[in-house]
Amino acid sequence: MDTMNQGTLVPERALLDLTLTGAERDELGQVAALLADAGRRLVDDREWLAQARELTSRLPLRLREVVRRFRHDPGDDAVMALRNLPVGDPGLPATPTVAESVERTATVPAAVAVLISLYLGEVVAYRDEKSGALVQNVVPVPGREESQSNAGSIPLELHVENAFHAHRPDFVGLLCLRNDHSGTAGTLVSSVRRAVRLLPDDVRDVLFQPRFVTEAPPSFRSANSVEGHPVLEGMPDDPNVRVDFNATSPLDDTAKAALELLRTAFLDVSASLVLQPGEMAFLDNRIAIHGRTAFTPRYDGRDRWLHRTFVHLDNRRGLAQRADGGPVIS
Ligand SMILES: O=C(O)CCC(=O)C(=O)O
Ligand SMILES: [Fe+2]
Repeated sequence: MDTMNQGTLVPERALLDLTLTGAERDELGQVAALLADAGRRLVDDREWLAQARELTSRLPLRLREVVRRFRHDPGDDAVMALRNLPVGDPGLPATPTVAESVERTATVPAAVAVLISLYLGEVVAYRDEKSGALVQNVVPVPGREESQSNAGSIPLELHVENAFHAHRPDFVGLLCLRNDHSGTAGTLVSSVRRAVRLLPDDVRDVLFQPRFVTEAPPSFRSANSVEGHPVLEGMPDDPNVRVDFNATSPLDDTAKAALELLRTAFLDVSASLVLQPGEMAFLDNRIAIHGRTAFTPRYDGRDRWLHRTFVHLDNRRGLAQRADGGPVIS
């Protein structure tokens, strides 16, 4: 994959990396424009969401094929990359600079992010994070440069999204509207399928035990009960991962050493996925972990700007915590 700067390229990547043709881009743009209705509609409106769900059947065929393939098996990297999506620059407004920024208006890029997410599964959000908006802006915020959140610009530690949460996303979608001025800021991605092969059996055994706790990130305002959990779960050779290297703490010294070895293994097999405008990555949040390289924001309206979405595979997941069975989890 051309934007994977480090790490190894495996043939299977090509199956999960799709560049739309001009005709496919127009096809998707037309469906998105219908949903946007010249910016007169709102993303978080339940009727809008229902219409978007229906319209996923009109997405370009090759796009539906790659999404279906990814859902069945996300490959060793657990990342799907989609390119040449209609995000419409020139014509984009200035990159937002405020904290907790979200996209409530059904713009074409917001519609594109939601349409693809809804073909993959069910779009969800968290009431206590960015006010439960389904499309969130990932932008650098003045004064937050050093924060371990997506508002920062120093390196962001590798993490599973909302690792502390029982109903964390199955997938995270990141659609690039603008990259940073140097065009080099990258989403750091790494996969437990690759990392686990580097770990001795005794280290794996410790990671499979409930000897770790994970706290809520700063972007979350709710308190949560902190219970011991394993970092690896499921199949010994193909586990799911639950870790945030900024928020997960070991409960004893052996667990601490194992966690450090896991972090090193993840870094050894990580790659920087440099998203350019019109490119969207989906990460399987059970297998892939992600972070971000450092960059220098200018706060001039042309800074890096991503739209983020969260996807669940099961619409009954966390139902008791979702008001009126809607997409927002409390
Ligand atoms: O900025 C990025 O590429 C990813 C930031 C991040 O971890 C997130 O928004 O969840
Ligand atoms: Fe993240």
